[in-house]
Amino acid sequence: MEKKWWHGKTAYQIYPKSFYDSNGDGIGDLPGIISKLDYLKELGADIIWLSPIYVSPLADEGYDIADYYAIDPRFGTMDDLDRLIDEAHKRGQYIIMDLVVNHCSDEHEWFKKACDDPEGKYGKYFFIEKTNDPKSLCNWRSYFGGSVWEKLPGHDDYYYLHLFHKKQPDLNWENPEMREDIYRMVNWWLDKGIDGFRLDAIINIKKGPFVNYPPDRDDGLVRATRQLEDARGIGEFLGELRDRCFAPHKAFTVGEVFNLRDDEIKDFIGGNGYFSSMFDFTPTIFGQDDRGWQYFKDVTPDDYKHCVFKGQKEYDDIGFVSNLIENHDEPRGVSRYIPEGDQSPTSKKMLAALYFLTKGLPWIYQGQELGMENVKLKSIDQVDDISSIDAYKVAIADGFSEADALHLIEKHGRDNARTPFQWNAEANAGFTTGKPWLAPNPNYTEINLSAEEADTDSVLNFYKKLIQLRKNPEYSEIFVYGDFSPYLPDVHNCFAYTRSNGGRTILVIANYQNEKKTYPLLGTVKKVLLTNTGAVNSDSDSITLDGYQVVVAEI
Ligand code: TEU
Ligand code: CA
Repeated sequence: MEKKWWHGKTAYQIYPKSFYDSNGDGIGDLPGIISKLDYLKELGADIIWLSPIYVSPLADEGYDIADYYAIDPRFGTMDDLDRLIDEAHKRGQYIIMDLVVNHCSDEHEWFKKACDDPEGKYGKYFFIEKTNDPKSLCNWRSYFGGSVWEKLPGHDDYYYLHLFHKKQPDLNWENPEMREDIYRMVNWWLDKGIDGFRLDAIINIKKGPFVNYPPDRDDGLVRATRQLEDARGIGEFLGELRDRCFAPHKAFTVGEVFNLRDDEIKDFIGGNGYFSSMFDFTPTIFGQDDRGWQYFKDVTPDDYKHCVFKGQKEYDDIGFVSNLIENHDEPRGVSRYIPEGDQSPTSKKMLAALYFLTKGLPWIYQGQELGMENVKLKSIDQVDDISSIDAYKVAIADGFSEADALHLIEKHGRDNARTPFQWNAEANAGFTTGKPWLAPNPNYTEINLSAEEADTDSVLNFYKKLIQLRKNPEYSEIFVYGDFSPYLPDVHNCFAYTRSNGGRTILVIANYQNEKKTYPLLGTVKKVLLTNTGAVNSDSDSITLDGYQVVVAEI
């Protein structure tokens, strides 16, 4: 694999609305991020992805863009962004923006013009169908519930397509004029000095044929992903995007890619792939069910391990994947991948080491480095996320009680990741001096940055050690480029693998449960590089681990 500047880096996702509020309006902002760059630098975060900060009605928290060329005043100004780019670059950091181009906002001027004249130029920027009978259009269900077809505002006989919320009309990538406008915008940002993009929901830009499929719920509709199975030819668009925008700027890009066919991975992230990298969502999608959150399965430690092994195998040798345990769409990793009740600094550190040292680019989502957890809810009224609100309704319609439906939101809801970053034990977790747009997790009195900075054994300090270890020139070739192989894959609740390069091998081994266990070893431990608890007990052919202990050792 050709070496790239970003392979050895650590990436960090910021959800600006919830990171740090500099002016007391309860909403995190760009000056807030600038004021925390030193913290991120000290942590070891090099590549920083900002979730959307463009002008938006925030129906889907910024993933509904009304102006691609302007910063939403709630997040700051273009000057603030310029300053952020500058300050980050001064510190040797990189800024990447969220590129949301499957859809825009229904408040974007293109859509307003399309409403004024559906048969005109901008009507062709969207998927607009003339009919009096929306049922005659295809029966796809949007990701956030209900039909993908919505009546075009101001008309009785036109409908437009939205795979996501109705305030997110899909852009028509089949239209070369529309694509030109997108490329112009992407190049404008890259010329401005940002270092790249994360590509939102990108697989959706190529639609399958507008046909009916057998319904998968009583609503007569079928999941939006069904048509993706029949969509062909996305490469034409993505290759163009790469050649016209990313390649000439040498931009770093990471795709949010779901529903990819295995034989397409190389087109996406192989040599001259469309993107630099893409997220491995194998563990993320495990246990999901098209019928709704009420059918989702919990992820056991063995499930999690097999997902990670599967992802590593699939992407190995093809390209450099991006690894994560959470993002702004997911519950907190420690709440999801550690069995309920077992969340502790020790188990959180174990999970951190396990995913962080696999092959690929490690991503940290804001607050993950503190071990932030899911939130308990008293009522659905506390929930902001549109996807959770829909899932709640679907569960209730399926016969679930309000309490049980709420419990599903606690487990799977996107707000879990969106509560304010926990800076300290003061009011509102030190996130704002005003009223936060979303209440902080009450556990901020214990889990917060200033407490963890003061504690050498904190989850935060363990993350710092992991980041330093992966960057340590003595081991970085092994961690960044070394082969990955599962170790003892069939041993229940043992999660272990080796990384090896140039005749050297590092073993990462964890006891993913409470009880102490002894596991066989491949060779003698030459040097322990890191552990999360107590001492390391090993002899020439075995190692004994405490509950949730992880050991990283050269053998
Ligand atoms: O997510 C795309 C996506 O397909 C999902 O993550 C998933 O369907 C959704 O979160 C329901 O749980 C991206 C963004 O990450 C997400 O925040 C946006 O809401 C979505 O695109 C639309 O832009
Ligand atoms: Ca603010």
